[in-house]
Amino acid sequence: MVEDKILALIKERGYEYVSGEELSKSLGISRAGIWKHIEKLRKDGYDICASPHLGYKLISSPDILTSAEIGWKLKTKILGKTIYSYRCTDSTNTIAYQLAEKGQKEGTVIIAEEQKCGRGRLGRRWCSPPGGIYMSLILRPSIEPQDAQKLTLCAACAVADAIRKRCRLLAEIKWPNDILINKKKVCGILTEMKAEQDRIEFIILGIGINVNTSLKSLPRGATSISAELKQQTSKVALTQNVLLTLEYYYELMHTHFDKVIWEGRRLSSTLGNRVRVKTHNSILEGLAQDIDEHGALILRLDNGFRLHILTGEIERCLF
Ligand code: BT5
Repeated sequence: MVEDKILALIKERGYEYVSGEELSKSLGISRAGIWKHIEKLRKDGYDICASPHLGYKLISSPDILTSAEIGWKLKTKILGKTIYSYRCTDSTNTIAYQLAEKGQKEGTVIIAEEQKCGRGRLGRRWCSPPGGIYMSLILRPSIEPQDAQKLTLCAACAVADAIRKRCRLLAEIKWPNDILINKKKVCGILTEMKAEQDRIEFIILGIGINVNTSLKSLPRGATSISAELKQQTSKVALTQNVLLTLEYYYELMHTHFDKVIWEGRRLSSTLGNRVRVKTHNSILEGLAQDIDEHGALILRLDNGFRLHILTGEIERCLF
């Protein structure tokens, strides 16, 4: 897009002006054309100073989840090298799945400011009002289908880590796919997969984070980063941070998954507690003891048996 190219050129220059003539020559469009695109950028929230003699200078950028903003100085190698961004869409996971089926490459990010039909697990709804980050990644990991749960752990570690470092809030992983702050849900992760018997074709990793989201528009038991911090936080910077941290865990998953497990233990609010786990066909109670080499929860029952549970709903027992 021409606007993205203009932005790249004026961002590159920092606090100096770029002349209209230079922009016009670099992009092969008239100076009047450049002006029209600058006006469009201003409407999108960019504060651009225009001087008849000096040209254009960027004063500030809006906190919008566009490819130009997220991609600017993003230091990842694979994740987010291609970004599809939407103001509002049905579900980023649905778009990602369709693109992956058409062969879209690994690391592609689909991101939205708002979703109309955000999805949770088992057909549940993910409430996606403005203020949050709703993104899905296309991944093609070289792991067995039964190890897909490893990806959920990587994503959970990445989000919890990024929130801790960027926002200085004690984010914790509630196994398998929730991130909590002060026991309230701030993020949910949805991992969907297309696989043959022994080979994963792709995994769609969907991440929803309540960032500058008003509590009024969220369900009970949810929180947002701004509600906890009592101030707004940059969605663009947090997205970049999550992508960079996720890439770190994703690479680690292929070579040293034991290290991801260590991080999972460190960031967990589940392990060491007595829990009730609802799986698709039973409800079990016991001690959440550890995470195994597939990313499954090890539950120690009262009779001493250890069960390895790949996915389920956790509830903490108070006695
Ligand atoms: C999840 O499901 O937590 C996975 C959520 C994944 C959302 C992302 S956003 C980007 C991508 N595109 C999508 O369409 N989805 C993914 P689950 O564990 O089933 O939890 C769902 C439950 O969380 C709901 O039944 C509510 O109780 C609660 N919930 C819904 N919206 C919430 C929100 N915004 N914040 C906190 N809790 C919420």
